[in-house]
Amino acid sequence: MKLIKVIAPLAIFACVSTMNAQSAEKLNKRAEKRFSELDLNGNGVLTKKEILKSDKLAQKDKFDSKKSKRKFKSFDKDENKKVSKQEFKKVFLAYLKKKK
Ligand SMILES: [Ca+2]
Ligand SMILES: [Ca+2]
Repeated sequence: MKLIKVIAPLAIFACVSTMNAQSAEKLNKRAEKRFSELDLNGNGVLTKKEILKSDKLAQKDKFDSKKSKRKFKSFDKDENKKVSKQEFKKVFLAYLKKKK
């Protein structure tokens, strides 16, 4: 009987951790996809220009360049004027998690 007591929580834990791994993988894929959409010239980094351009396309007359510039700044954690995939993912995934 002792064995069951040990196994049951382990089984639950295993189940929960696979679920987390799956959704983390999904979120990661979403972030990757979004990044490649934003990376217009496909060089692996996002510039302010690229963010502004895609916002302009997506938001049309609601486009606010100040907002987009602020967005760019929030992505560019090390302030080198480029957003790497890692920087983008960090902010994007945090945003998705907050939304849930
Ligand atoms: Ca680029
Ligand atoms: Ca950067």
